Amino acid sequence: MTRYLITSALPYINGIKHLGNLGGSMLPADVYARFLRQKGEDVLFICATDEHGTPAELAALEKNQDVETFCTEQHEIQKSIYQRFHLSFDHFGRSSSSQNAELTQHFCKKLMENGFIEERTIKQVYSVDDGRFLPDRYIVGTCPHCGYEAARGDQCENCTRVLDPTDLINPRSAVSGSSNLEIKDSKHLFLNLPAMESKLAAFIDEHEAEWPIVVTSIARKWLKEGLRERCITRDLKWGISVPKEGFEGKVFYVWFDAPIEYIGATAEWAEKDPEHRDWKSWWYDAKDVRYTEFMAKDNIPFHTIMFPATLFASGEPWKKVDYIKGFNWLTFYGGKFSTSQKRGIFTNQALDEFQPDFWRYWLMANTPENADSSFTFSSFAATINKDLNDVLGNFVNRVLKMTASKIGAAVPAGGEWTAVEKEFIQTLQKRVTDYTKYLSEMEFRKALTELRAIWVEGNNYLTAAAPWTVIKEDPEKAAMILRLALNVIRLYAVLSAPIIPETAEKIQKLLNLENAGYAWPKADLTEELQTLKAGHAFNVPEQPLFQKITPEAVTDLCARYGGNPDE
Ligand code: B3M
Ligand code: ZN
Repeated sequence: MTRYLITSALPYINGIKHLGNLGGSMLPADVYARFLRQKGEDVLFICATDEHGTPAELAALEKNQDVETFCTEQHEIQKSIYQRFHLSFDHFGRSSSSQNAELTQHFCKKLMENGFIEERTIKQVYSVDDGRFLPDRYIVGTCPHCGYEAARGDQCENCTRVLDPTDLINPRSAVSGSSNLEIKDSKHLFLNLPAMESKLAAFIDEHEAEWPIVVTSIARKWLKEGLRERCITRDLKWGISVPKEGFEGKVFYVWFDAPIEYIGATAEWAEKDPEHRDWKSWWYDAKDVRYTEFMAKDNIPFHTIMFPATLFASGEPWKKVDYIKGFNWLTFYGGKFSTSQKRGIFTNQALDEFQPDFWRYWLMANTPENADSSFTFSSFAATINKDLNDVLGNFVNRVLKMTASKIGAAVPAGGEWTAVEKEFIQTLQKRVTDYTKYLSEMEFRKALTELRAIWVEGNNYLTAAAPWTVIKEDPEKAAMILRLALNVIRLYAVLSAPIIPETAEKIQKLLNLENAGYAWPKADLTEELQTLKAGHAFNVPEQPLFQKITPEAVTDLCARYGGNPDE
């Protein structure tokens, strides 16, 4: 039996994430994990906050907090937001954990032993007034090419030229603005990526046919440009200390320890429950594990090159990724989500506006799988009103209310299925087979199109079978139609559960099935659609399953979050 290991890229700790971060890794990973669990698979779904690096230090500074307190607080804030979105992590860890420190140091030692680490002295900018070394991007000055006055030491945002901090005219610290800067020598460790080039190329070759193009094309581009030695240490206080003499006061580069936290978080998971004692079996010599990673495209180089390089260079049988599901960008009205410019909607704000399933549904239906996709409030409202209200919600409300008012609040007996019912079930069966296939392949857009079509089939059947008319002449037949429709509602709860779990639960409660679970339907739906037997009581919904989003609400949302109601 295959076991499924799933990780989502680790959200960075410096602040609450926007919808794009949710939709481009954590949410699709959750949908996949939920689907596999419903199929009865053994799944481990891991995520964590990525807590090291300069941006975390600076965000803490801005809040007048020490960085540890800041990270602890921000971790809890992010964690509770993801819980409210029903992200079903088996563990949501922290890259600042002792487990990650131990593993990161272990990898470094192995890499040194195996000759993949080189020590070099480099020139670093030290800010006397800040009392710290400054990473390139925290040195600002005038661009020598275009004269832009706020160019960063790594790149000019205005003319996009790549820069060196020493190129800048009037360089100063982005932290304090001080121009009292010194260039100092500093010793660092470099990972010898060129030495692993052929191994990494073979690794990409092996997966070329299977992985999404956005993933392999980015990996190929890196390989083609030629790999360079990568500095894996930094002159910072906050981070994992480097286990080597002469490196006191230095820490690992955040991108070195962040992917290792996938393993670290699994070790943390083991601490929660003695039953997880065998956590390492998921990662070490794990031949029965299929490992899938979810991430947005900017993270791909680190997961196709850097992290595999670390694992290969250790010489130990650590699990390498089997499948990478990479995503393009979700934009906000075609542009970037931006905290500073107050453009876009953040995960906490999203939850304050609407129930999580509205967001989950829209994000999965419009996932930037093969190209970027753009969020607009009008598109959001249209999708929610049409698919969730008019199609799914309408079917559930209509069937429950009609049955209750015409027959009573229990599944009626009624006669045998006719050719019409058999044909409807055939159609559903074909669509459910496709839906299942798309979810297995993580083809989310296709999966959502299919799920919507499955809901539409229910409405079409009901309209054609017209139990409200039939009941006048043939109450037996009307009862049979409604019995089937009630079973279809149950099927919808199961099929929808990976995408809109809160709604699935509401439906199951209406059907008095709250502890029935969501076992994935078998290929033959005949039995599945006879689960609810005559006499099984249900509850009449007090209010519709969903509420529509009005045009006035769209205008109001646009005013508050930025956006154009006409787009
Ligand atoms: N934290 C993503 C980012 O901040 C980064 C992912 C790490 S995955 C190991 O852009
Ligand atoms: Zn410039």
